[in-house]
Amino acid sequence: MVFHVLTIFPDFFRGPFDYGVVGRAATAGQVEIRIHDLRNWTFDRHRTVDDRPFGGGEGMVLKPEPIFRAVEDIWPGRSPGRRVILLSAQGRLFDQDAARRLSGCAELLLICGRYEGVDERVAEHLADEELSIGNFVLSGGELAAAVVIDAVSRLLPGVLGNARSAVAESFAAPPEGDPRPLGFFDAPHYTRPADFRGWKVPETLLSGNHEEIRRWRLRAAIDKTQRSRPDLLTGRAAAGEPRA
Ligand code: 9D3
Repeated sequence: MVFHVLTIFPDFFRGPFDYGVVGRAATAGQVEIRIHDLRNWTFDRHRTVDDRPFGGGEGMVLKPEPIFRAVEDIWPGRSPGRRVILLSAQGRLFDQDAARRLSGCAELLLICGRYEGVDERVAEHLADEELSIGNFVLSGGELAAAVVIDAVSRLLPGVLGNARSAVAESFAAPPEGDPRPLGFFDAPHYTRPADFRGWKVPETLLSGNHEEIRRWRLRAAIDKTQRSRPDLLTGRAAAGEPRA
């Protein structure tokens, strides 16, 4: 899969993709990440990418012309496997379903917003979709683009490579169409030492009794989800009723 990133801060992306799963996938040629400097599509002396908002107000807005020129230059032709995505605080929430859906594309072009925002005609007439990565304010779309690239890359065939990760993934995956994130059924993990500063690893995990371990993990995962993400639990658990 090819990821294109359109940004006014190309140097921002020196680093985040050199490590871990995405770095390895890039080295192996399974993903290609091409960073494009938006200013390359400006023709004035000051390489202007922004302007003041019509109607007044604080801050500056990214102009439409350089963004349209860039996208039309990077992709002279569009196709269903090529999706243009505008990262903005006003977008639909990016989640695991969106990551799965995007992982089926051949190429993605991620437009990073900056300043107070992007001229709305980019969202209306250029981007296929507008995505936000969460209900918090970032200062631009660059970190969001890195998040999307990470989440999508690791879903590509062959990228997780190691069979153990793929197995863990399938266990953790909620049923198709279930909106709960993958972490839901993940039980707490422990490794050596069995006693660290007096904090002991739960006895059951040391027992070697796999049936008992399986039940402990299920219960621990539910308990932890109840504590940290009660919104994810439905039915009896969500109502705070005791569980069987
Ligand atoms: C209320 C006026 N502005 C906030 C001070 C709105 C606003 C403009 C521009 C908020 C954020 C931004 C820049 N953010 C992004 O470009 C962005 C973003 C985000 O802020 N949160 C979550 N996901 C994303 S993706 C891109």
